[in-house]
Amino acid sequence: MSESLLVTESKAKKLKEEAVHLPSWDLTFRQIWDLELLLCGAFAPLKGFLGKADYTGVCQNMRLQDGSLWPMPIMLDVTQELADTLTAGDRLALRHPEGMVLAVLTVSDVWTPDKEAEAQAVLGTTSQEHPAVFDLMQQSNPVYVGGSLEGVELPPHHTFRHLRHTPAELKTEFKRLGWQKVVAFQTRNPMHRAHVELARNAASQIEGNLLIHPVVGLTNPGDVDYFTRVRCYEHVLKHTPAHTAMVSLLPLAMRMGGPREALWHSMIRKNYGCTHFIVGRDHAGPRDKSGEPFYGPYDAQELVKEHSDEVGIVLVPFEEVVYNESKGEYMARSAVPEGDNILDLSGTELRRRLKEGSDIPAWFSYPEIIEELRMRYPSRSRQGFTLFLTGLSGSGKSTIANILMAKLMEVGTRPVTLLDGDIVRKNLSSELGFSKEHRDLNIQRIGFVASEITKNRGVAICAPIAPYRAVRRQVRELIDPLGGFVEVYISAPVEVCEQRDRKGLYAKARAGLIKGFTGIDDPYEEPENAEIVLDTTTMSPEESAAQVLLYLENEGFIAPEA
Ligand code: PPS
Repeated sequence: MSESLLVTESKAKKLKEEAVHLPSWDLTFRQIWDLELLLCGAFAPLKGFLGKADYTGVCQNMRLQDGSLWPMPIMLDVTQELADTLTAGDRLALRHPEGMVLAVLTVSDVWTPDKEAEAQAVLGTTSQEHPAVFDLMQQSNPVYVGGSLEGVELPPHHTFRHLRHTPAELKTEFKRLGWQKVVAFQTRNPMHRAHVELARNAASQIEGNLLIHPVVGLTNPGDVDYFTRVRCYEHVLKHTPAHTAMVSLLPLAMRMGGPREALWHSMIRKNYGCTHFIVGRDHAGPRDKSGEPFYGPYDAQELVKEHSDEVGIVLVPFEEVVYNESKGEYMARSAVPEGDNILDLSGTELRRRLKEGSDIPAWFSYPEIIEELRMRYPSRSRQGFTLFLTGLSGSGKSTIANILMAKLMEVGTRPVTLLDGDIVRKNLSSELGFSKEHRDLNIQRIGFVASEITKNRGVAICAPIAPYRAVRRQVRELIDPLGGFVEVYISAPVEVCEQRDRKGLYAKARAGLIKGFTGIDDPYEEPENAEIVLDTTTMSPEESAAQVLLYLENEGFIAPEA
């Protein structure tokens, strides 16, 4: 039986006509991924975005109101403005950002959640170093709207269409292939030899077939983009025996929620027709700034195992697989005989080697995959980067930014764009004021432009005040995967900036002629993780710029041969 929430074609036509007269919500990126999996039945038994009672049950004990298991809140978060117009029984058109109606929601509840309590219950932490906590606290909207869905159409995809299947399509495909036992391998990384070894072992252990089921929705910030990854998975298929494995893309927005996430993943795989599910070490487990994991390495396996009968999918637990150099083969770490030599290459080391263009050994990965990664991660001297200068008005940002622009143009290897605070406010953000909302929007715009420049291998020098930490982090996460991101804190105490007062703005702020002036009656949150801190009370602008150039050279962004 299909669990799809999509209506018939004629009903869809009627819903589109009805939607013309309904209030509308433009779905956020996360919501589009969630909606797709709701509509296609991958989130069965859910029939829509969670209502309040289901939400409370899911947070507290992973149960919906009717007692069925569900570990992850799937929420439609909206603005207060829209929420104020909605009550139970109303109908709301849910639109793709390009304008198409994807579904109509019949509202059951509208409420303001306690997000901190949600984070603690679901993710086991309120630390905003956890990506999903950060998203929940800083990026998602304040009010939840629950209700059932009638699906008009699935969000469109233009990439890798030959690798996309709904649960019903995948089940049909398994039948067509005669696959009775199928073990799913969840991944958000390119697959190297250890992963392939692990997945193939799992398939042969159950005497079944392998589904490589990578997530191509949202994954952990900083992960390899899915275009590159999917090309890698296609290469991997050539290294598995013919007709034994396939790849299908899963448009899921991950929460990196460790054990609950793993259980959720197993339920999704069951809905796609898999009989077995591999859970290895640290499944969907993020780390904090100091590299400490948020969850125990095998917590996820335990939770999946506890519920596997109820879910109806068999857990295939796997411990870490390592390369035994003495034997010339991969094996479980615990199976390595004493005295044998283990070879290991951490993610950090791999990134370092890619960055420097140095050797990546054949025991670690397949040549085609290494080539894909080298294409995606050219050495730093060929990448674009953003210099993001932040600091109080009068701290010296613009002067240093201008010197840097001149020097980098002299180097001449990349086009350079200066996005100075004052200048941006005359064009890109000319209609914005200085409320927190407008300042954040201003920085998001600067971040967007800088991300495009960085992606296209240029240099963006940004020099806004950017007083808020959270939006600076958003910009970092946007740009990081596309090239270099270097945060430079231009540090000078407000008293010194006030004394300099080149534009006379501090005097005006003191006289009450400008309200909400940063450092006087508006906050500035100092950076905690800036790559460079420049104290402009002790260094001249030229010395400060020289420090930045040295950093760029040390990190390989400007190199002699570039
Ligand atoms: S923000 O907070 O990042 O959006 O600010 P930014 O776009 O960099 O704009 C800062 C410039 O605008 C002038 N200005 C003010 N700054 C701070 N607070 C208030 N209320 C304000 N009103 C006007 C000021 O000249 C800033 O330029 P810089 O180069 O920082 O001195």
